Amino acid sequence: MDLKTKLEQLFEENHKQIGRTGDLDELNQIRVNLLGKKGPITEVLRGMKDLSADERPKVGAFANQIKSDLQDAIAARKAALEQAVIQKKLAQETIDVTLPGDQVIAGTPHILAQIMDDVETYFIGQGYQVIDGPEVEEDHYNFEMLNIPKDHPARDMQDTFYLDSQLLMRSQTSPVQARTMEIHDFTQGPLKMISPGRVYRRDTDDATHSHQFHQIEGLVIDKHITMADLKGTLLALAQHVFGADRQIRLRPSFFPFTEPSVEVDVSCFRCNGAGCPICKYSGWIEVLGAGMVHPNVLNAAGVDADAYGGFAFGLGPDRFAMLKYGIDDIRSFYQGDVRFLSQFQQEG
Ligand code: 2U9
Repeated sequence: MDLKTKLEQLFEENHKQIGRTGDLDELNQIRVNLLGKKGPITEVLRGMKDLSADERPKVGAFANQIKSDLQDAIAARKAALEQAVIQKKLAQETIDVTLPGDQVIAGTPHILAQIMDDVETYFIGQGYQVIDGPEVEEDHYNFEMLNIPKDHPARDMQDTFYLDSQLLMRSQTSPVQARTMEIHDFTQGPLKMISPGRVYRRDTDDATHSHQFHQIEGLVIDKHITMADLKGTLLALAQHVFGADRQIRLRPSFFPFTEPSVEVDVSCFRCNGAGCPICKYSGWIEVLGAGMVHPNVLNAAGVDADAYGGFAFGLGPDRFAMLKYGIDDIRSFYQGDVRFLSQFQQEG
């Protein structure tokens, strides 16, 4: 077979094979075998030395043309295969923008956190400081400084979680006020503070009792503070929390740390005083305890009770939430049941 025919045959066979291959690796292998130093084209070119001087340039030109055509065919096939790979990948990664999106389930602060945030923000607006304190507290700050004598029932092992003879889980947030009064510099101005937080009592949990719950207590100490200041403060708070039409009434009570002490009722936010099951047909709902700070408490904190006086109050966010939303079991706040908690989506 002459060289030209051989070249034509080479072209035919390989051109077909290049067109048939669907794999880039295989195509590369064809290229190496065909055009490499030990490949058939090189072998043909080597055989040209036996040709006549007349034929050699013609066959040489033909061989180069065949080689170039095969190279072009390989390059074209390579581009087509690469394009196919890209197309396949694009098809796999196609995003159907008409599909419905995944539902985003937005959380919401715990209902107690919402109530506490609201009361805190309200008092910050009235110029109060919000002060935190330890939940593991000394007997001295939890009881002694608050005029709660050694024989008071609250100090009974039955009522308070003692950790040792001096340390306990605070049963109220008042020790935060006691600590703050001790360090406050009254020559620089009055003390106006609230102390929100968790408190602990040795109660058996039931629908209306929890061994841990929350309090927000307030304290204002200055010269010339009167019970009228207390009453105005509590009326404004009650109207902020329970509605602008609310009224309050004070009833005499007793707390060791205040004298006089009062219990505070708010006019019923459901029936506006007419009588309904919420207010047990009395028109009033008890929401707070308060009073004028006892001189013994001022003196214990090193504040001159002859020159300074003040008022204090305490409220239970758990009770506020139960009243506001008609919740009848305090344990609901602490069980972490999302079906219960998700009902209280934060407004705004
Ligand atoms: C200092 C002086 C006085 C805080 C007060 C109350 C009245 C009160 C209860 C309401 C419901 C607690 O959440 S509750 O269980 N609190 O009735 N608390 S006066 O008086 C203080 C506190 C600190 C130094």
